[in-house]
Amino acid sequence: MSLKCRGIWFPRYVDHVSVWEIPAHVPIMDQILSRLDMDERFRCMRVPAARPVPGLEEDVRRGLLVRPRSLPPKYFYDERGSALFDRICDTPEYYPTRTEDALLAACAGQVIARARPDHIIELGSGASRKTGHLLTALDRAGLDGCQYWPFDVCEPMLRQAAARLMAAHAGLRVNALVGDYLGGLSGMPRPGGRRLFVFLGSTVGNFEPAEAVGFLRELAALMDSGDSLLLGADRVKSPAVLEAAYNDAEGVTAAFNLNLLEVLNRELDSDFMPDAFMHRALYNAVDQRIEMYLISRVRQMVHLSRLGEHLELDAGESILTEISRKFTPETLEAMLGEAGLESVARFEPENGYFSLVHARLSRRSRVRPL
Ligand code: AVJ
Repeated sequence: MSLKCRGIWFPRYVDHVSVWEIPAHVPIMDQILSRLDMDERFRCMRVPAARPVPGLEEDVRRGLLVRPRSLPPKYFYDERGSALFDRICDTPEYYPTRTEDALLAACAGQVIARARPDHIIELGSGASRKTGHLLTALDRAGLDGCQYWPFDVCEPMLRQAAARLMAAHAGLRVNALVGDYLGGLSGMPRPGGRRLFVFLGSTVGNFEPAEAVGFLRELAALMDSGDSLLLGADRVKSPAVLEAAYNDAEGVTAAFNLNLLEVLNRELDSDFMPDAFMHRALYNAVDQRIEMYLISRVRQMVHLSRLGEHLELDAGESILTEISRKFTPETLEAMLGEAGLESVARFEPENGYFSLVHARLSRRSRVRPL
């Protein structure tokens, strides 16, 4: 049995296969993965959704078949979309990923010293690429009993990340959590001890303001007074820099946006012609957000066979496919405040392009010990 996720096949081994029986020609990552379930340092568990998460069909009915048209950004990330997102992060224009990574490398020691976590719980951990900085800081601080809880929808990705991190950090215990955080956080295990929650990548910017506050409130509800949150958020800056980041010269972001139509075609048996659309990303200075659109180049009709619906698009009509909010120190603090949180430290590069905020329950909302 194998699992496929984000374009990579991951072998899943039956438990009677011992590590000694794995033939030498099996690639090294497969060997490491196959030992994972036999390693006492690893556990994998499913987090049940606390509330139903709408599926593609419902999102299409509610967003795409009505005007103004929109779709949630989570459908970008099929196999090709995930690969394109990785390539976006390598374009010279898309600064957020490398800026956040450098920032985390620089401040991980301070975050760990303040948080002194027994558990690091990361929401939307993906390949856990940036988390290594925190684990290295833990090793350096001698806090080697800390456990890592990556939470992601993609189980193969979680397993691969766990295998890699456990190989790099001797003694690290990884508890992989498989689930969709959009379905709520109340189904998460609550290990005892001090917890550091981590939510990176400025993913919080993909939520509408009320959704973001709702999500942070759910997080705050999991926190005790000794716990903290490390939040990554992109910052307001010159529109030229922002718009370039979402309109890279090589056209990778355009391909990423247009790939959404391929996802729809595959999942809904629809007949979108990507060539009949163009990518557009604009900075909306009033709402302080990048808005990414697919624009219909012509007047056209699209059939959504699986739904028994069709879509009439005018020439120039747009579909909003993603918002990516940008923050100031003030709007960040206000958002945290509405969720019952307050920052204790903010880390940013000299150019102020990105912020990592270390936050805790605000004094008012902190639970008093009995
Ligand atoms: C990392 C998911 C927050 O909004 O900047 C990158 C996604 N979209 N280029 C962002 C994205 C277009 C990205 N997130």
